[in-house]
Order: sequence, then C-alpha cells, then structure tokens
Amino acid sequence: MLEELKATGEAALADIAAAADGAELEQLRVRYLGRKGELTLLLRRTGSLPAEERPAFGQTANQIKKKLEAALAQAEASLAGRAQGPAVTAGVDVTLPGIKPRRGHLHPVTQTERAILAIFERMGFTVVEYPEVELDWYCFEALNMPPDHPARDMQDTFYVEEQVVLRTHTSTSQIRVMENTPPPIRVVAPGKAFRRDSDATHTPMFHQVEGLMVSEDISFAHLKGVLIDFVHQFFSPEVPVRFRPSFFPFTEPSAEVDIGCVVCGGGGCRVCSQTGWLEILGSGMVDPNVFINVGYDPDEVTGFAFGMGIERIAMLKWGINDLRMFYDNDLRFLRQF
Ligand code: 2NM
Repeated sequence: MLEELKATGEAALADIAAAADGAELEQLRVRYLGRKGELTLLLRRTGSLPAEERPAFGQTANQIKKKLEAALAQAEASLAGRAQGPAVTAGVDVTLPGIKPRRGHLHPVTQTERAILAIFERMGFTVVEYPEVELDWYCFEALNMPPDHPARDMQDTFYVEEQVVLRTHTSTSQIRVMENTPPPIRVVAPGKAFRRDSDATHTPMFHQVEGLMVSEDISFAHLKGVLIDFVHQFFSPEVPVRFRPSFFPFTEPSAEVDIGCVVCGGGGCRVCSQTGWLEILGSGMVDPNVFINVGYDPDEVTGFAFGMGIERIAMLKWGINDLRMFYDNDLRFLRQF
C-alpha cells in the first residue's frame, strides 16, 4: 500500500505539471485531494494496516499531500501569470527590476540665473527678456556709446549687418523696457550676451543678469541697499561688500561691487590676485543722456542699474577655476551640481 501511495503521488505531480489551465488544476485537486480523491481514500485505509506500519504510512501520506497542495498552488500562480502574458520571452526576463533612467537636472548656469532672479523678484523686480540679435541703437547708441566709441570695435562685437549685432550685454532689454513703459520701473533682464573673445576667463557667448530701477528720487543709497542685500542673500549674510569707483558710458557715477574673497577669506590668494577682494558686478546711477534717449525727463526721474556675469558668479559660488568647463558638456563635471 505504501508503494501504491508513492505511485499515486508521482502520478498526481506529473498531472499537475502537465495541466494547461486553472480548470484542469481544479479537476486534479478533486481527483487526488477531494473528499473521494485517490489520496484521501488511501489515507482512509490507514486503519487497515498492521499497527507498526501505520505511523510511517501516515507520515508519507501527509508529506505527499503537502507536496501536491504546494504544486497545485504554484501551478495556479504560474498559469495566472501566463494568462497576462509570458513572463519570460526570448531570453529577456521581464520580471527582473528595470534599469532606472538617470534623472537630469538644470545646467549650473541656469540654476545660478534662477537663484539670482528669485532674489530680485522677492524685492519686487519683474523679469523681462528681449532678443539676442539687436539693432545698434539698443546695444550702443541709446546707451550713450556714440559711433566712435571704442566698445563698438569690430574686434569685440559680432556684426550681423551694419546696424545689426549680437548684443554684447543685456542692457539692450533695459532700453526697450524704458521705451515701452513710463516710470516707475523695476526690472531684471537675464539672457545671453556675445563678445569676440575666447580664453580661460572669456567665452564668445556668456550669460548676464542686468537690473534697473527708475523712479522719482532714486539715489545711490537705494543702489547700495538693493545690491548689498542681494550679495548677502546670494553668498552669505557675513560676506564683506565694498563699492569701488569705476566707469561705464551709461552710468554716472559708476561703481564696481567687490566681495571679500570666498577662497582665502580676505587674506590674499591666487584667485583674488592677493587683493582679498573679488569683483562680482558693475553698477551706477543711470546717465541723464540715457534717459533723454528713451524719452524720460532726467529732471523728473533718477535710477540705478547694475549688471553681472552669471558664469563668473557661479564660478565664485562653487570654486570653479575654468569658465570653459560650463560649455564642454562633460557629464562628470555637470553631474556635480
Ligand atoms: C552694468 C553696469 C552698470 C546698466 C545700465 C543700464 C541702462 F540701460 F539703464 F542704462 N542697464 N544696465 C549697467 C550699469 C550695466 O553692467 C556691468
């Protein structure tokens, strides 16, 4: 009877392995494990065995029963899976975890531009953007740079036509805003600028943010307040700031803004050329000639303007020593930001 039991078990396992669908599996369950199933009936006959054979028989029968139950459950699960489509096709196991695509992020120059703009937007400045290809008027003439001005040198400017250039700064946007909008105004103009220059500290295309605030009674104190607050928000509230007299054709007076060297802390190093200071932006009170050019009355309004190179600020913030890194598109570099 033990042999019969083992043979029944083998037959049942073979039948389960060959079953084609759930209905067939259910039939097999009834046939072997049901109330009148083959295995059940064998078990019921345990009592007819000699007493010393009963424990071994009972044990084997229970083992076989468990095996059949497990085989049925497994076959059921695998058939259910197959009904939704093959789990394994042509050597590709589609149940394996997938390869996660690496998520990209914004370019460090874009991140820096957005961080700069966010600070000025919180101060009430509006972001404006205008074309990169500009008329001579917006790039030079209106900004108090007459035709013989050295900044117009063909060495420095990309000319498209005699009166059409790639803008050499984003001040073009400020002129367009003033032409279109009566004062008071408070704008920041981000974007690309172009100059014929290429080395470790100059690329032919770079990014700028320029700002402009015009109203009645805007003074140099407003300029200082806004720019010192910007520097403290962008770098750190502790960083020293100084205003150094300078010259721009479109502002009078003009000042460049320096921060205490972020590398050496002011002691003097290679990055700050031993001065302890780093130049981060240019600024000044808008020249009356600029106001006349855009139709504002310089006796009615005053204003301040400023401009900064985004790459330069990003380099100082992250301690990057070669500007060209931003444009090599080497992912080992870009992924660090
Ligand atoms: C700078 C420095 C100083 C500037 C001036 C103007 C405008 F249009 F109002 F005249 N826009 N931007 C300005 C002033 C830009 O960049 C270093």
